Amino acid sequence: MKPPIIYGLPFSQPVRAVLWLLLNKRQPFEFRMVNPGHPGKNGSRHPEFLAKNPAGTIPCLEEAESGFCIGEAHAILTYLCRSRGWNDLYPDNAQEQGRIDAYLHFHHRNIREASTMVAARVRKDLNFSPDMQANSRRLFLQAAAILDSHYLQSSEFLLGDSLSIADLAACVEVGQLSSDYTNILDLSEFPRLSQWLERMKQVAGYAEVHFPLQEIGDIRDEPPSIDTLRSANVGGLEMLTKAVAQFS
Ligand SMILES: N[C@@H](CCC(=O)N[C@@H](CS)C(=O)NCC(=O)O)C(=O)O
Repeated sequence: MKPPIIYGLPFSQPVRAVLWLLLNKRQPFEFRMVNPGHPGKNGSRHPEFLAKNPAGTIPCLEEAESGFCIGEAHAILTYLCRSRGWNDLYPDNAQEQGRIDAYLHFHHRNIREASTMVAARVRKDLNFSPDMQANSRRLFLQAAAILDSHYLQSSEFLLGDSLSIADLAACVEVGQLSSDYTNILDLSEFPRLSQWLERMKQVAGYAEVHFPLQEIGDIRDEPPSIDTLRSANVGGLEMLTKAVAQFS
């Protein structure tokens, strides 16, 4: 079976969740850079890309052999696990899958709001209103409290004592806010969530998918320059290329 093609940008959170799964499984893949929101060639709103993912968003997966394409990070995560038999991260059991799926659906408009807080600093051109930013912060904090007090109440990972794709999806969003990276939010009021973030650092593939954030650094008070963003994505691509070369 030929390696799948992943379209995206290394800095994008949902792209990083998909890349993390592939890296974790040491699955070779081809990565093609796509500029999110752009209508030009290599943009996610170009007709060629829209034919693969009508939503016009990254990530998108294409099976090199059959040409089968899907968008939506969480659909890609579950598809990869089902099609490759990665039952450790997405068990082959209706109830366990149901619990993971429930988190993955909950994630949108909740934990995913972390990215609105980041985008408001990175994409000043998009003019996120103060109301919108305050609403994202409120939704994120509410969801973080749910992870801290329910999901992680008595287990090491979100859905029990073993890692699942829900942890990968959540960590790429929550982790970016911490003082290790953008430093946008103090997460110390969530002790279990903070311990879980530390635990996630041990998961294979963590370093590679967090490289762009490391490059961008603290943006709490100052947005990153265009050059910093570019080098974060270019460096991220180099890191992925090196990692995949070791798998083949
Ligand atoms: N629900 C989608 C969201 C993906 C998404 O928002 N991707 C952003 C980049 S992080 C994007 O492609 N934005 C471009 C646009 O909306 O035009 C998923 O989880 O895959």
